[in-house]
Amino acid sequence: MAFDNEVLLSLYRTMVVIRRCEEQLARSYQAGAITGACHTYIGQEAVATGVCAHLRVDDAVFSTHRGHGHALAKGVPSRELIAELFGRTTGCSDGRGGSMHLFAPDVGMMGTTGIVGPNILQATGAGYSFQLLETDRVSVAFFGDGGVGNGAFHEGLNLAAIWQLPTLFVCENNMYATEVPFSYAARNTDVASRAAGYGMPGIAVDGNDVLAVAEAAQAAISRARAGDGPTLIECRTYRTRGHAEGMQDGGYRTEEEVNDWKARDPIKAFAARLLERDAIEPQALEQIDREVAGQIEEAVEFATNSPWPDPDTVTDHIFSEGG
Ligand SMILES: Cc1ncc(C[n+]2csc(CCOP(=O)(O)OP(=O)(O)O)c2C)c(N)n1
Ligand SMILES: [Mg+2]
Repeated sequence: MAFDNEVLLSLYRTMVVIRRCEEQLARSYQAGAITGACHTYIGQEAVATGVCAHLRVDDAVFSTHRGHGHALAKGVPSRELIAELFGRTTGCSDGRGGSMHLFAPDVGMMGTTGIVGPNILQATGAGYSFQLLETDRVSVAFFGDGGVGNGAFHEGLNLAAIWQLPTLFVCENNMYATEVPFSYAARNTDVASRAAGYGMPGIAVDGNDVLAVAEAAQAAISRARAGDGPTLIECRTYRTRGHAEGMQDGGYRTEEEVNDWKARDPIKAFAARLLERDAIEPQALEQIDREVAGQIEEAVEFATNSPWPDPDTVTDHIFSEGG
């Protein structure tokens, strides 16, 4: 597939924004600036980046507990993500949600969630509403290998298939659900093959290859917009940090395995491919690296200097105040 240089550099930038943001959030967590949960997306950046590259602002993304990358790739500014995890009023959920309640409907980010599975159904429901409204909007559910064994997977995919809903089911198979290997949780670990059971196309791609993800997503999104129904995309990838910040990361996977996957870093691999193209100079990537570093530094300063919610407003948005 031919992506022009501008698109290629924007894919690179998005992945770098996610990586630097996550590294910063990990440091901020260790420094005590984040009190809620924080599951980083380090190692999986190519998935959110490749899928969201083809989405419009009015398309809807439903994400998971590991959702910072999805939020950033869908258009939530890094300063609003960081401020949210810092619990400040300038966060995308006014500082009331934290990492697992990131909402920004204005850019189609319809939420991260701490409950594994139901976002598959929410995306299916959004697909149904887009179909009823006769729009060409699409919905996307991102979920992990852990979501595949949840009943919502079966219900969502079945409904989307019989009604030919404009929905993408994007499984980020990083081989573990917390500390449980997918090979223990499923006899058939080939997630893409399950699509056949629902009568929809299923494709497995290297989830560390942003172009492979982007290509699969582009085809699936075009099909969905044209009214030709849903697609299951399995992105095979790996998280190179622990399940969540503050958790130890040993005993269930080997250091060797982690190092093997670190060597397949999606950002370094993409940078190497870009530099093979004559038209892209190392300076172009260095400039993006510098700009993103500055952006993240500014975002932390913005979050740190932002106000906390007023304690008197603690019950706002919880109880209906309607008559
Ligand atoms: C319904 C439900 N069951 C269990 C949990 C506890 N839990 C939180 S994250 C997680 C693992 C999820 O693994 P996966 O879906 O593969 O995503 P990953 O963490 O690998 O990105 C589990 C079991 C939960 N949050 N919700
Ligand atoms: Mg997983």
